[in-house]
Amino acid sequence: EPVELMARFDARIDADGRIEPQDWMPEAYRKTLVRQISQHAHSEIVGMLPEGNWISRAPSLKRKAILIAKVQDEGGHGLYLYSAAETLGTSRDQMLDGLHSGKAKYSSIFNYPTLSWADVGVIGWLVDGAAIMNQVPLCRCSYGPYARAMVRVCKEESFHQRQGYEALLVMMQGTEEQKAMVQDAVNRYWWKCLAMFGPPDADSPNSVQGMRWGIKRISNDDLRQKFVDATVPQAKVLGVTLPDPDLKWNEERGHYDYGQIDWDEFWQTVNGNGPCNKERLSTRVKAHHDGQWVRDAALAHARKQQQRAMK
Ligand code: FAQ
Repeated sequence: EPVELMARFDARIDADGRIEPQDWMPEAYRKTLVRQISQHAHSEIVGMLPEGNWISRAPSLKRKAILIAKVQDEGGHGLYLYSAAETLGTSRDQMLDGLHSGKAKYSSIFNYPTLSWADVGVIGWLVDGAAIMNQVPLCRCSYGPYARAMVRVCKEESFHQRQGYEALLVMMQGTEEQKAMVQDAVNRYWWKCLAMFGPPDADSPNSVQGMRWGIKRISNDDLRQKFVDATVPQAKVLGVTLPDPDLKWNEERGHYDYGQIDWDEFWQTVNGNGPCNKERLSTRVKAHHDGQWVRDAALAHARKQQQRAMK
């Protein structure tokens, strides 16, 4: 029967149908989804840290309220995604163990520091902008729970992107110092954001199978190109320069050409040696330890409720 089950699975994928938790699926499909969804969930959770760093120093009550809401949204996305991965039979504890022991990956971008208030705006504009570009196609992913989770996540990321861009527009109408602060943040984040889409297609071991299974719909390089094309006009409106002398419109291709990404630096960061990897991980591990009593209390409460209901 495995042959028959496999044929049915392939037919569903070929017809662009959805796979649901109760459906039979090849182990490799299950494994690759857990890998990608847990990596995604961890990114949302660790991604709270760089911006969280600025909550207590936001320049106004309005900016503080917006930032708290945004960071809280990211936490919500992480929990959503852990739940989606749990439908594949991997517990949240298992995934968190993977993160805390340094085995599981999360997006490289969150291993860079947030040095000024402008970084918060740039993260909204460029990091959330890149995240949306990557995540909108995931709303059509073949695995139902992941695809459905992405719909809400993308709507919220869209708000995040706009709030970041708007904060930068305001700063760009401010003093020379404020404008310089925005330019400096763009200079530090631009190349790291291009690397968020993952290695070039030719060096991306998971791409072929991910595309075949309808998990990935658009390749790493194509998404990166779409991001560059969408962002250049936004940079013009904002009045900042993107730090790439090779960035120019290519009439023939109908796209912007761009320069070389530093992949050595990318892999260094992915493999644990970026500027903030150790700090990010130890902050998460400590938060998990510090929260143990909350989880214990919630479990004890649930147990009591259950006992009462059984009487
Ligand atoms: N960082 O073969 P591929 C956000 C790894 S959420 C670290 O191309 P794949 C929201 C990759 O895992 C941002 N590792 O892999 C927010 C694989 O290693 P593995 C996260 C990376 O899976 C905003 C290896 O390299 N979004 O930003 C990275 O087919 C603001 C080979 O790569 C998602 O995770 C990287 N940048 O494609 C929150 C979206 N790129 O697992 C707070 C879902 C690659 O074999 C503030 N994920 N690697 O050990 C995806 O779409 C895919 O997983 C890709 C990578 C496109 C990231």
